[in-house]
Amino acid sequence: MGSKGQFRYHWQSHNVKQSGVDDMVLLTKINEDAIVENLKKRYMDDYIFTYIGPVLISVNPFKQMPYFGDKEVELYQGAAQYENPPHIYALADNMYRNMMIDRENQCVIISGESGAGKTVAAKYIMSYISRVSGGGPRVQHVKDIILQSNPLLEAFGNAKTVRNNNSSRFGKYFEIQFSSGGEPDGGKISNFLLEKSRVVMRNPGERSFHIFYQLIEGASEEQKSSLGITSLDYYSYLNQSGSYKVDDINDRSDFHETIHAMNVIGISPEERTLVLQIVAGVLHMGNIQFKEAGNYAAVENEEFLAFPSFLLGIDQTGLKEKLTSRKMDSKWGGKSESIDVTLNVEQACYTRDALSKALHARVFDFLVESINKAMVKDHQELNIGVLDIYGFEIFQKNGFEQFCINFVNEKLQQIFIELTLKAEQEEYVQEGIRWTPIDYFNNKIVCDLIESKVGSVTSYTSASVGPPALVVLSLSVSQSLDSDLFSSWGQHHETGPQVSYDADGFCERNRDVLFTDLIELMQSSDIAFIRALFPENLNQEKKGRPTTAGSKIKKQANDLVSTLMKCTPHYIRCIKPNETKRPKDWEESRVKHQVEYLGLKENIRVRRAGYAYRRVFRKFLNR
Ligand code: AOV
Ligand code: MG
Repeated sequence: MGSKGQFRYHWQSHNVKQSGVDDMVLLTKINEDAIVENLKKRYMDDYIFTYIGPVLISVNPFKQMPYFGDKEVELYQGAAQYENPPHIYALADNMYRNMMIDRENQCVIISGESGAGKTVAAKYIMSYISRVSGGGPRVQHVKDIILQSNPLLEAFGNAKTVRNNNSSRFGKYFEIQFSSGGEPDGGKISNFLLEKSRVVMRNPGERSFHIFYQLIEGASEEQKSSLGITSLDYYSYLNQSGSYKVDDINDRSDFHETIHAMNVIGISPEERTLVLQIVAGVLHMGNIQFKEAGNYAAVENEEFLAFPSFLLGIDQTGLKEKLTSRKMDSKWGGKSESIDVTLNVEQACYTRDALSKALHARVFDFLVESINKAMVKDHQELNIGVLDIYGFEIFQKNGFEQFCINFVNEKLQQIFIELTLKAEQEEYVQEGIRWTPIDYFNNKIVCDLIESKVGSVTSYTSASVGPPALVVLSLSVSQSLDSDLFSSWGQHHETGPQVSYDADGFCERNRDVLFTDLIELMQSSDIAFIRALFPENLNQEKKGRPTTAGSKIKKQANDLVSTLMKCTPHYIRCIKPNETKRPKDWEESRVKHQVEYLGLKENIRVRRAGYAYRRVFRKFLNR
């Protein structure tokens, strides 16, 4: 259909021999080794894409491939899937055409572990759609915003981790909205739980969010003097993890890109200055240190209070007081009154860090909101959603953040299983077609377990070793956990990694409340922009228990699932071939492991046993 033969360009023609099979449904033997072998053959011949039916497998090449130019955009536009070598453009094109023809919303779920190439894939999809869809100046403006939102949110929400130099530390669902004629004329981003603890601490060798380094490297002399910017190692929040520079990142030029992106999105020069002022304010905040004075904390060097209070527009004495004491409600003789209690050094540091984290997270939310405002559209027609979340990760030390990140990944794996393995098989049975059931591991049990627990993490006291990662199942359990729930896990064999979570700080981070004192302090700022970041109404009687970070992510994950379930889903499964981040480096066991837990073998089996093409009668008839 719609083939444009005259534009055909064979980028594979330099290579006469076939590099494995394009679609692994065609493999002669279906086992993990054969899958790995096929992917390897193709990878070594520079083919990073392979299909399993409609599912796209993408192996991170760690180098720029030559087949993402205008020629390929032409080539894949309107072409049928098997006319050309597998490509992400084919998937993007298919989504776009499906949306137009079936008048149905589409979504693409991009999964894979940290550093596997999800964010890069998401950007290819967005740029392909922007290139093939038409539109006048207003549409062009929306396209610019869509594309510029990436560098902006990456500046404030991505960071170098051990796994990935540009690791997304937030999840995002980007809905590109279209007119009925197929022009992208609006959009909406939903973001998930930013790993804000990174502002104040992180693993050795990792960095905080890019923006902090960008500002220091890229600020003009004038900005430097007004913001008190010196060198990277001057800031306690940056010098603690001993990593400042990243090989393939130029913080200075990225800074200018960030500023440009703010312009495109319509953030005013005044607001932009204030955003940077807060970024600098957070850095300075981290330099406030405390000493023991009797049993209490006192600010070690009061000079360090000057910059943060100046940049945030708050009173210096007020800042000092709020960092070293806290208002507590006490009940005395039936009467409730509030008293000031002094904090010890540990509590003072915690309070300072809580304020810094809140400031960064609220600036991030402000940016997301600004982008959304710039793309807002009053009536919904059609849309394509692109889901790019933080990938599954295991570090030496895994905290509450990993717990949440891995939970969201389990949920996505669940969707994949539900829709491609479970529903697919059930349909054959329902339709009375002879079918030999194909066994697979359903991680629903993992999701259920975490969900039953995630809202109430506060009840974990001793170290909880636990919720397994995609398909994982052997674990040791601390007594404080529900042994009934865990006992059923033992029946599963161990096929995936085991993650140990460090319970230290779990409860604090889950509780995630910003003390009233700090909110009051920020509401006293003489900068309206900063006051607006803290809109809480403190006079309102507090009702019920505050929501925890855990229950928030649980709700977000479930809302996401229901959004996705309303769209026609597409899948990209990203694979990370090595830990060295080098091209052509293939670590067999790592790949095999991913092939296993992504369930590719089962995916091929189900696909192969079933019909290659199906369409419901109504759509078939319409077409
Ligand atoms: P991720 O999104 O899956 O990790 P990225 O998309 O950030 O991973 O990819 C990591 C790095 O791998 C990129 O910065 C590129 O250097 C390289 N890379 C990935 N895909 C390609 C490609 N198609 N072509 C060239 N280089 C690529 V995380 O956000 O950490 O879960 O949380
Ligand atoms: Mg990413």
